[in-house]
Amino acid sequence: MGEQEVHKRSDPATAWWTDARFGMFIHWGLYAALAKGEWVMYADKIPVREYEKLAGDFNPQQFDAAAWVQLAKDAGMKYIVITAKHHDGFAMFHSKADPFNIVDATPFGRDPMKELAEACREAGIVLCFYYSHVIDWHHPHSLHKEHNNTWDYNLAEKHFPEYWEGKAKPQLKELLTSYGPVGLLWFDTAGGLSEADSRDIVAFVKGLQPDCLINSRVSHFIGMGDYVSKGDNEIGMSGEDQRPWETPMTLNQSWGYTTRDQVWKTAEAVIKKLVNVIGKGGNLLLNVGPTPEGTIPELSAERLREVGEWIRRNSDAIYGTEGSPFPAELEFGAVTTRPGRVYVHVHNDKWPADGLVMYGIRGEVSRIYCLADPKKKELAFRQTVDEALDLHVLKVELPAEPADEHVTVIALEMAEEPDFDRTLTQLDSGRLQLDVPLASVTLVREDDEAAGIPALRQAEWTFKLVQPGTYELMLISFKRHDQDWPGLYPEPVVLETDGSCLVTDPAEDGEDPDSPSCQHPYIPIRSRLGQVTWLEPGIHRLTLRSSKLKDPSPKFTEIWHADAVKLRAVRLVRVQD
Ligand code: H79
Repeated sequence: MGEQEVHKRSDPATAWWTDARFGMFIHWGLYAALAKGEWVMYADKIPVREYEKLAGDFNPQQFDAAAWVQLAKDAGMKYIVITAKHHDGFAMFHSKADPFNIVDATPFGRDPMKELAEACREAGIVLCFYYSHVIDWHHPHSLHKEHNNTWDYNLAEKHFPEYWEGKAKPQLKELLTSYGPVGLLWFDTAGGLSEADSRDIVAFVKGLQPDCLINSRVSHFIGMGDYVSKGDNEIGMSGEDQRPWETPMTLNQSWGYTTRDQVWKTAEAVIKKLVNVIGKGGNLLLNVGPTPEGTIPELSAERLREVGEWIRRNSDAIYGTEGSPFPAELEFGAVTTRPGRVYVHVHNDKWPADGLVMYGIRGEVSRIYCLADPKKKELAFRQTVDEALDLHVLKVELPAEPADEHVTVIALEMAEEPDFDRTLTQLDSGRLQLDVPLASVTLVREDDEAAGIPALRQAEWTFKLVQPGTYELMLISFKRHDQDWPGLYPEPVVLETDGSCLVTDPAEDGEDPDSPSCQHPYIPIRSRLGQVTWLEPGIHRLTLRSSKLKDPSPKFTEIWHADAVKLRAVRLVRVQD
């Protein structure tokens, strides 16, 4: 009862990528010269003839492919995705299809993609290309739903096939035929691309390199490509994606090189996000924005090296692992598994010095130790079963101080393959959060566009309560940082459980400090819904009705129209026995 669907990563086509878990994203192009990010041409409406002049001075003499690849290796990354062409239309490789490229249009005259392909091959890193297939502000006939170069070109005069057949496909062919095997093609911003053209580009790529993976942003039609790219900086919640997925993430708040943005994540923050992502079965694609001189900024490089040192001590718990078998997000860290092993990644600032308690591991554990401990000193533990609750309890005695920096991995060696209890279960800490992707969502009222009435849906969770008592119920929403709260919930939410019914207009009652999935540009907000008392432990049900519950199987992705507010969870906080 209440067991969540299990998704095994068994597809051999994506196996190298899902095993890799961690990759380097590189945003490098002509825009680096202006040091205002990769959207500068669009934001400043720079005419094509002006923008082209940047190429005349672009001479990244310090570019050293081997050094970049070495940095990726040092960071523990297994693949590189580099912008072969971004929205500005400038090819960072030698293209015969368009002279607006780094070899023909700059004094530099070298092909960095060739040099990277060589360096990657030597180092055993998989090379992959980002290619902006729809947005191209340089080409007169590219056509995107929203973000076109309207200062040089007239939309009415566009003839899309001239771009599609004359630049996009020929350049993709160059990338897939001149640089050896390409691990994956990373497409972006497919707004306006028809379903037929989406299928055309997928077939075109697979026809040239059948093993080259394609990310879901190749099309806004759901289900295309081999795996899901979440929104920029969006971390998936467990249960959200049935296919393999990744989070593309910035180290600061920008992709292309900029001198303006100095909001950097620390190495510790990156490690916590990495374990959060891989604990849910995802990949992390972490970005750097090299300078016009061809170097990776030291502020980025030093963080990556520190992350890499941590990964080297904990590689068994990362590469080739599966995400957590437990649906609940752990506030203290994450879980990964491989045959015969369970790894519990504990944030040092949440170190449970009086012992780690894990529920739901059915199967005998043989040995437990800290993965970073070179002596693998065994930690004492006890396994018990609460028969009435069908609750399997593992209690581990931890050393007083964490054994590693930032996050300490506790390795469990299993005497037998565990049969995990996948029921959504309250944690030993008392934490109990009902995430929306773990609910079964049904439609209560169709939307009526003419009348301006949105669809109404109901989410239903089944969960195992361990600690009966009175609970404060809180709605957790992610609010886009540029939004004001009033009006975001136009109608009350209705919550029902065990005979209680709470009807609430959600208020902005405070920021939630504890939402590891929440990323810029969102802020996690709590809204009090009221109190409920459960007198008995065991399996309970809770339903929530709201027009903010989204269609769980939409036909289009809407990553570029980030919702003003996302209803993410109901949190239950115990206030009284
Ligand atoms: O390559 C990186 C971004 O350039 C690209 N995706 C990542 C991986 C991206 N393309 N489109 N978008 C992101 C979303 C567009 C956001 C916009 Fe804006 C809001 C465009 C105009 C307003 C961001 C903010 C860019 C200019 C201002």
